This record gives sequence, C-alpha cells and structure tokens, in this order.
Amino acid sequence: RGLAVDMHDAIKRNALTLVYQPKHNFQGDIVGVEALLRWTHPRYGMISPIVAIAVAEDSDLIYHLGRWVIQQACACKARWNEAGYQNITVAVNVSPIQLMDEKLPFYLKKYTEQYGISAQEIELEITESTEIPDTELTNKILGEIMATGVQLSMDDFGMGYSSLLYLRRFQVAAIKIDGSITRDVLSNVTNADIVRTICSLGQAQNVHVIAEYVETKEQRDALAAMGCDYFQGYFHSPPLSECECVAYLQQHY
Ligand code: G
Ligand code: G
Ligand code: MN
Ligand code: NA
Repeated sequence: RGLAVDMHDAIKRNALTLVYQPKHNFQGDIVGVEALLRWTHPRYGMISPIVAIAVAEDSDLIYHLGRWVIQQACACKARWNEAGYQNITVAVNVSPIQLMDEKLPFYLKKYTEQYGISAQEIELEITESTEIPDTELTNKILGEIMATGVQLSMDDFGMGYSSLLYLRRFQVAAIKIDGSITRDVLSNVTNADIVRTICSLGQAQNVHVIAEYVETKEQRDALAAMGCDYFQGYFHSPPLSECECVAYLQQHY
C-alpha cells in the first residue's frame, strides 16, 4: 500500500489533525495562529507535513486535503469565537498547486458561512514550494478568493520564485519573512539588511510583516527594531494542539 492510499483513509477517518502556532505583536498580545497539518501514520509514525503535502499533490488528494484543512480551521475558529476569542485570525497554508482548485473560493465561502465566521477571520498563507502559475485560471481563482474577503499572505518571503511580482499580482495582507533569513539576523549582516528592506517594502505597501522562527527575546527585539510587526516561533510558543491552544489563549489573549 502506498502513502497516498493511507492518506485517503486518514482523511476519511479523521486521523489527520491540525496544530496551531501563535503569532504575537510586540506588546505580547496574540494576534493570530497558523494551522499546521499533523499526520500520525499507524505504521510509520509522525509524517512531516512537507511529505504529506507532497504525497497529496502527487495523487489528486491535495484538493480534498486542502478543503479538509480549511473546514477544520473554520470549525476551530468558530469554537474560539464562541469562547470569546474573536480578535485572532486563523491562517491556513496553501501551496501554489492548491491555487488551481477552481472550487477553492466556493469552499471558503461554504465553510465560513457554515460555521458562522467572517471570511476576514481566515487567512491563506501562500507557500512558494513552486511558482504560482501566471495563468488565466489561477488569476481568476485568486480574484475570487479575494472577493470572498479571505486574507492572503505570502509565506517564506525572500526565498521563493517571484515574491516581488506576486505583490503586484494580488493584494496581500501580510508578508512572512522566511525563517532562514530571520533565524540568524543577529549574526548575519546581510540577513539584517534583507529584513529591513522587506519591512520598508511592507510599510510602503501597507502590508504587515511577520517574522517566523523567532526563538529568543534578543531576536524578537532586533526584528522589531528592524520593523517587523508580528512574531512567531519558539520564543512565544511551538505549535499547539487545539486543547493546548485554548489554555494558551486563556493566558495570553
Ligand atoms: O509544521 P511544520 O514546520 O513541520 O511544517 C512544515 C511546512 O509544511 C510548513 O512550513 C508549511 O508550509 C507546510 N504545511 C504545514 N501544514 C500545511 C497544510 O495544511 N497545507 C500546506 N499546503 N502546507 C502545510
Ligand atoms: O513552513 P512554515 O513556516 O509554514 O512552517 C513552520 C514550521 O516551522 C512549523 O512546523 C514549526 O514546527 C517550525 N517552527 C516554528 N517555529 C519555529 C522556531 O522558532 N524554531 C524552529 N527551529 N522551528 C520552528
Ligand atoms: Mn506558513
Ligand atoms: Na514559512
């Protein structure tokens, strides 16, 4: 049996889960979370989401999996709203291949309505594993996603194919500077220059800049001084189960 078959089962039996990594502002308030896929395989144990997504992309399961992730994220956000945590966004990762799913805008509408949340509470982090095709189809889908009110952000900014062009192709709410740039910002002068440059771009474009892989207070403070708005990483918190995240919200909201 191949991993693709196992994943099909896993989706059906709810053997996949999402964990949530908090994002904070400089004041320390939690402003949102990023949903991250976790798959515990019955025989192979934990499978990295990078592998899981690659398996799904190679086997037609990716649209199904992507819709499932969005549904779970909307359901979770509805529970948090109910508990009084309205002022946080939930971000979901989408690969460029998922941006070819013509039904993606439909499902974003369907699940936000079904769970009674507003589209603005959901964010799609577009990862740059491959180039986003500049075709009529993806441009149409991107336009329809923006029309739903769901926010778009650029993940792994600074590492990818044509990040700067994407800023012109669609409206983004946030830029996430890739962890490989932020992680050694204290010791690498070039990376510090890159961070400052991305931050001034963000300011000019009225786009929030998020630093990920922030592991220490020194890094957080330096990144804030360089102009980053939001911070994500082990300094604040690792990814948390929904249950752990509720406890975290009780302390940090
Ligand atoms: O959680 P972890 O750091 O292991 O995630 C590794 C990468 O896998 C993340 O950077 C993220 O971009 C990707 N990833 C995690 N969950 C999802 C998901 O639900 N969909 C997609 N497309 N990518 C994901
Ligand atoms: O690819 P993306 O950046 O979306 O995925 C984030 C992944 O990076 C998560 O799966 C998480 O486990 C990991 N991660 C998040 N914060 C940190 C951090 O501060 N340090 C390290 N080493 N890994 C992190
Ligand atoms: Mn991400
Ligand atoms: Na990233």
